[in-house]
Amino acid sequence: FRRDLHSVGIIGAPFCKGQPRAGVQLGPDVIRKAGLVNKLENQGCMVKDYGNLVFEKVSNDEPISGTKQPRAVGLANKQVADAVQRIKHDGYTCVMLGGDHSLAIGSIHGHAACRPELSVVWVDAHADINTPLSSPTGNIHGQPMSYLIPEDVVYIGLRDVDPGEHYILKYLGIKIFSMTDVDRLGIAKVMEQTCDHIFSKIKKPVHLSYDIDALDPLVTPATGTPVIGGLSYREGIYITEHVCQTGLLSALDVVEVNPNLAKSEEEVNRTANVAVDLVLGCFGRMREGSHPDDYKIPDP
Ligand code: 6HN
Ligand code: MN
Ligand code: MN
Ligand code: MN
Repeated sequence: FRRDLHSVGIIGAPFCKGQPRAGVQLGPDVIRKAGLVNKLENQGCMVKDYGNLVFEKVSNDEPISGTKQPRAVGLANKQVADAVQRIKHDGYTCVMLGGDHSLAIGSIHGHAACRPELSVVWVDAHADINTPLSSPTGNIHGQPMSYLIPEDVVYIGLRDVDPGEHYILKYLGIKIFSMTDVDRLGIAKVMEQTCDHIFSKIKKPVHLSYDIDALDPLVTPATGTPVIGGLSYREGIYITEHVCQTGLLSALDVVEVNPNLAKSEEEVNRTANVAVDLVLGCFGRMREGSHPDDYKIPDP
C-alpha cells in the first residue's frame, strides 16, 4: 500500500467504576460491533484483537476521603497497564477501548513503561486533572491526569473545566486548546501548534487519549458527561488524520462510549460509528480516498 502499513493491537477494557453511570463497560463491544476490526483490515491494517480484560469484583471498596471505588480503579488500571505493555512489546500501536476515562491511568502508565519519552494529546470536553482534594465529585474518571506526570501534554476541546483544574492547568503551564481556541484558530492551526508543542525538541511517540465527549453531543450522544458546544465530526476526524500523518502515533484510547445513555438504538449506532471512524482516521483512512501502490484499473 502507498499508505504506511499499520499494525494495530486492540484491548477492550469493560470498566465503569471511575464514574457512577452503568453502561460504559459495554463500550468495547459496542465499538467492535460497529465493525472496527473489519474496517481496519479493509484499509490495509494488520490487526490483532487481544479481546477484553476481565476485572474481578472488589469487595469493601469504601471511598477514601471522597474518592470513589479507589481499589477497583487501581486494580483495573494495573491490568490495563500490563496489557498495554504487552501489546507494545509485541510491536503494535495499542488501541485501548474503554470503559471510562480513569483507564487512561493504566494505559498511559503501561505505554510509558515501554516509551518513557512519550507525549500525550488529550482530546476531551474535560481536563480530567482533578486531584482527590480538588474533585467536586470523587469520580476518578475526572482525575486520571493528576496521577500522571508526562512532560509534554496538549489538551484539545476543553469546555467544562472545574476551578481546581483550571488552577492546576495554569499553575503547571499546560498547553490547552479550549473550544474557544478551536473557534479562533480553526482545527488545522490547532493541530499544527499541537505538533509544534509536543515535537519542539525531538520526535516523540504520541499517546492520543480520545474521550468521545470531546465531540458535540449531537455527534456522539451516547456518553456519560455530555457538554454542549463540542467538536464537529469533521474537526474530530481532522485531529485523527493529522496525528496519523505524524507517523508517531504509538497508543490510542477511545473512552466513555455508554450505550445505556442513548435515547434510541440510532443514537447508539451513531456514537459507535463515529468512534470507529476516529480509530480509522488514526490508521490511515483519508477522506480524499486512497489506493494501493500496485492498483490497476480493471481490464474491460
Ligand atoms: N470524563 N470534572 C468532572 C469531575 O467529576 O471531575 C467531570 C469529569 C468527566 C470525566 O468525562 O472523562
Ligand atoms: Mn475524559
Ligand atoms: Mn517495557
Ligand atoms: Mn470528558
